[in-house]
Amino acid sequence: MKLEKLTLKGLRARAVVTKLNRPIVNRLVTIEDWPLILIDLYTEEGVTGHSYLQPYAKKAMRYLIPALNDMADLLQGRSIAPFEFFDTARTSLRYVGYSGQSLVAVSGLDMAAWDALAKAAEVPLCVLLGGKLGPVKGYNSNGLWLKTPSEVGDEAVELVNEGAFDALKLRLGRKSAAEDIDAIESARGSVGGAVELMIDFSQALDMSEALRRCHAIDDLGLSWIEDPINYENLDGCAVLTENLKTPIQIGEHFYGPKDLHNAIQKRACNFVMPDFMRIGGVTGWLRSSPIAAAAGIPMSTHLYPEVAAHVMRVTETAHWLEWQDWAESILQNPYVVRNGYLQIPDAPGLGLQWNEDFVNAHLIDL
Ligand code: SMN
Ligand code: MG
Repeated sequence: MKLEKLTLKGLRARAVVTKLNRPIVNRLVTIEDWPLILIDLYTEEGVTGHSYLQPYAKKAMRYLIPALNDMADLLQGRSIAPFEFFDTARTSLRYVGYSGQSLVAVSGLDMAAWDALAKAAEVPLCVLLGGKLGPVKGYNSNGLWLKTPSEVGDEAVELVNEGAFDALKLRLGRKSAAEDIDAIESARGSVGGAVELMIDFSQALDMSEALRRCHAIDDLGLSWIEDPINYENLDGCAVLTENLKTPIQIGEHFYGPKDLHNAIQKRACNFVMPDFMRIGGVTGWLRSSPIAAAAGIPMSTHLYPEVAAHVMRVTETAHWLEWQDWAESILQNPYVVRNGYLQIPDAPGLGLQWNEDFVNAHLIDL
């Protein structure tokens, strides 16, 4: 099929809420119900692009779905060209604001547009992007929320066994640093020294606490310390980056490539890990990864493992893919993990197919 003949016909966005197998419990939030927006991007030629968004808060779906529909109305009848769609959709919301929920909606549209284009080309997305099919190294981020140290030890073994992973992420931010250190030692004791441990404070700390707590864990052989403080405090992140031996990881709240550029300019981190719904989907990633590469910064992914796997195949400083199964229930063929590597299916586009029985049983009215 000729790609330039692919024409946008319309969009359907459905709201679903699922239960997380292991609820998210950090110092800032507890999330048991996981909202998902399923996006179908229809073309005149019969190819349908699929993507999903995970907006954390159920109520966010009430403004994201109308925004997605508005963007589809705006672009209806145009050839599917993700970079052009991205700029047009984003510009249409300039006076609403480029960041925040505007960019989340643009990201959802963008991922579906790339899927449609790769499907029309009859190749996996990573191949359309100029890469090759292959496995992608991931760490298991499914759990290890703020539980007791002995629960953390047991769960760490379960998580390694979910895909023969050799890296896990633990969440910290308990009442005392001693309790956090007990949790790290419990995980280390149960999975051994060969498994890498990343930790995530989920922005729980103020600057004085962050300085104390990060120094207290600086000699524990951790692979990175993620989001110790509020994501907006890049100056504070720069102080921590300067003063700690363990790499500082930030980025799940970068809204677009300029945020990533700004953080790198400010030396606010050693590593970056954009989230696909905030960085701007595949287009936002493709515009961000050369910036990270030029600065020599390793780049990891946040959520959306299926999209992440494809772009990591063409990312110069590809580091770790964050793996979760949080959206698996809506998929007919979830990606498989083998020996800690996510396997990209040899299927057109992202290879996503909805599990319609599950989806229909979990649709909600907004
Ligand atoms: C996280 C992800 C999704 C919701 C809450 C917290 C966490 C991570 O920061 O990096 O996995
Ligand atoms: Mg995080």
